[in-house]
Amino acid sequence: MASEPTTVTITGGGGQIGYALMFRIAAGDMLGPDRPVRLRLLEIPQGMRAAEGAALELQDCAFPLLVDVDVTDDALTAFNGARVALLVGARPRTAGMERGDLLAANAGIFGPQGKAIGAVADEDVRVTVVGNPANTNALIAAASAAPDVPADRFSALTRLDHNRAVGQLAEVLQVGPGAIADVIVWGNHSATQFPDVSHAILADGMPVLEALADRLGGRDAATAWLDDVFIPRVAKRGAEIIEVRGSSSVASAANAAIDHVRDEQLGSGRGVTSAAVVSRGEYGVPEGLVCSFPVSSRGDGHGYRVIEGLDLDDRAQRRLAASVEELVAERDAVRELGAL
Ligand code: NAX
Repeated sequence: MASEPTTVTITGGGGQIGYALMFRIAAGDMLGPDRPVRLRLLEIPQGMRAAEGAALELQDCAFPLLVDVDVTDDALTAFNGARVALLVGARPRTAGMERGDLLAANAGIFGPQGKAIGAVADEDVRVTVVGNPANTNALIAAASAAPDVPADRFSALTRLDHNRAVGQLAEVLQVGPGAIADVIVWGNHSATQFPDVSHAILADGMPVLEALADRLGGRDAATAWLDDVFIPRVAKRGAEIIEVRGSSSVASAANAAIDHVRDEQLGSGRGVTSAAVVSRGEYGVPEGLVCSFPVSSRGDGHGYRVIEGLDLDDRAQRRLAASVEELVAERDAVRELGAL
């Protein structure tokens, strides 16, 4: 067992996703069975009791990898020495709230947290933003952590969308999710996202598009299913879960966040996965936007790299452009608020 514990900070530690995350992290699901962890839970004063209660439960699990748990409402304490930070706590949209109000409220959270990360986190910190609007919150946090932390240490979660896409394909193709590789989610973690199967393959090497055509009665039927059923269902899956379950996605979101950080830290293996990372202009996405791309990680400490050179047909380019347009509008709105 490595002797030095890794400090993992979770914001919103008193909330639902925070609760689902911490037990799995403490069990070694995120950083592996050899890395002891120290958990730091950041909350606002109203959320402290819930986070403290969760910390009592963590103690009761007696996880061998869990060195200790701190609960705090002070960002500088929470991020001190953090090597992995999961920014989950965010201001939800409430009735009557305009988009601009939502962006402003979250800028007021992610700006100061980015600043605190820049001031006290480990120099190799990796930050994953889960709280919505995740891409733009990551942009704000990265801008606020500069110049102490390079922007490419920040990413936002689109792995849940990716996993949802794989789950839908597995169902229609009647294969296990593990048999499907190279699905890509492009763009914003919002209804404009583009789950793309044009590069996806099955374990036997068969393109997913061909398998869909076989299953659904031809290429046109497969395209119609993708446009009319698959893409909207993946993009609106969060709303479907709320409708059926009566509550938002929690365990699946925590699971995706663990997949995201585990692959970033330990390597993503063969093929591609999806994560929203800071654009360097890949695929024509304006530099600096936090956009979901096809990515991979070698687990060598350099984090996710965008996989370049994939073909996008006209239809795919239009979908990516629409999502990027939304990201640009969000960036411009927070710029106007002075948050960038
Ligand atoms: P909850 O409302 O259960 O928990 C949020 C917690 O954050 C609360 O305990 C609250 O007190 C705390 N909090 C608020 N402001 C804070 C601050 N400034 N510092 C520290 N803590 C703060 O929400 P939950 O269901 O856990 O969802 C958390 C976020 O994840 C939401 O923004 C949600 O929209 C987002 N999601 C993102 C997903 C993604 O794929 N990127 C999917 C799932 C989820 O919808």
